[in-house]
Amino acid sequence: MSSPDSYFLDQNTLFCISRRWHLRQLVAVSSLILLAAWAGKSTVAQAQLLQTVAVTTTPAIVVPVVPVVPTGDNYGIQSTQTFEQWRAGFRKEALAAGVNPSLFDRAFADITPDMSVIRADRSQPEFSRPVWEYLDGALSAPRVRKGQMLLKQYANTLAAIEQRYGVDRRVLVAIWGMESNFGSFQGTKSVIRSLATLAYEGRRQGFAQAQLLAALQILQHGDIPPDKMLGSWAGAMGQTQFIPTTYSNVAVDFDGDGRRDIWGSPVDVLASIAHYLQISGWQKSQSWGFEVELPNAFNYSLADGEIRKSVAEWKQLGVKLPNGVSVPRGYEQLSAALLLPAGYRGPGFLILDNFRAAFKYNNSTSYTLAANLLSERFTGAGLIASEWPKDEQQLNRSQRVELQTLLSRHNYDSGNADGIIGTNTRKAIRAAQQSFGLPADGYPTPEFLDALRNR
Ligand SMILES: [Ca+2]
Repeated sequence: MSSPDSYFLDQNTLFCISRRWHLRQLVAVSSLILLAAWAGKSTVAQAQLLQTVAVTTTPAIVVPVVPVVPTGDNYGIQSTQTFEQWRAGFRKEALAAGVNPSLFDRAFADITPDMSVIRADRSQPEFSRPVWEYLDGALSAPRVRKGQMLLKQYANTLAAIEQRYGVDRRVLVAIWGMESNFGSFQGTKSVIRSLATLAYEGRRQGFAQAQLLAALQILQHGDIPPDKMLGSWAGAMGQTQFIPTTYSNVAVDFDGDGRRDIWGSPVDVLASIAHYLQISGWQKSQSWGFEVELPNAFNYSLADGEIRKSVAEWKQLGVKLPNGVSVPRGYEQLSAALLLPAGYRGPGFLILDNFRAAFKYNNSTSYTLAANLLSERFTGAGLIASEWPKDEQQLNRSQRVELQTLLSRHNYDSGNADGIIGTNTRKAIRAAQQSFGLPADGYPTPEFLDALRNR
């Protein structure tokens, strides 16, 4: 398995733990897989979720980890208990943790396992969408227009939130758009039922029970009635798509009605997103980064999204902005990493601390790039000068597994051959590219797979 989190975890997205697990997000995630990004597998993220996570490191969204092929017709449910037996045991734990018995019984009334949750948990996309297609969807003209309209509609609220949390209003609206299309896609599943299903069926029990307990505590606090607590199959809730523990730590009642309403109050939604980003290290009045161009014969192994140098140092290496664009004043000494979301043939970006902060919202490089570009599109900026390598074929799942298998066979350790291009796989690709005399961008292409096959 690949190691966690880095800016290249898109694949993580697949699994990962960030706030979203709906299909919509899985689809988006799949696009990232190849990006080195939405996050290599999320061991870390997962581990974080399994503990009670510090908000600063817990992605708001969670995507499942390591799908397993279902066996038999029970979808591979691992539990040796009936659902009722599991519920009785969990009820004791919940009551011991302070959950009111009648609240528990009300929340669990008529709750049965939801097989569609298990199916979703096990699904693994065959194809991954290239990043440019993902961006086309994420930055659609209707979404940009809607965001512009909402920026006007909530101008006063956004000014107050900006003042309180120091996060750019356009970024807040962009994340709102990315997470739930400004509230129109929040997920329609009962959060209690989805999490109870995941907790019962066993593979993700520790995580799901912790989330379920947090969900019950939210209900007990009176923030939302049980029948209105809706979200994705993985328990990502409301317009922010927070998992329950993230909600508990981060959600804000900014409209002052006494309830932290991420389902129905755009004011609470925007402030909660701002709070999340603030906690994640958002730097006031700084951008997320900018597009750059690289010189010929650049050492692409520096572009792993993790190696950090000052903007001035990158400039000394020949990294420059597109024609007519200059680095904002005061940025020369900021720490930046270089990102090539589609490999050396595609656009490059220098990413700053705010990219890192936004990345924590959803461990996906593609997602984070899209959210940041969307925030700029609202003002007519955020266009990319360089061309994407749209002629490049994306590897399908069996090709990705073959690539990993061949890498290992040639002693480039990429972890388990799971079809997920995570951080370790990218490192292995880079090492092999270097020894083959190819541009070491860590990006899996059919040409590279052929080169491996012919060794
Ligand atoms: Ca409220």
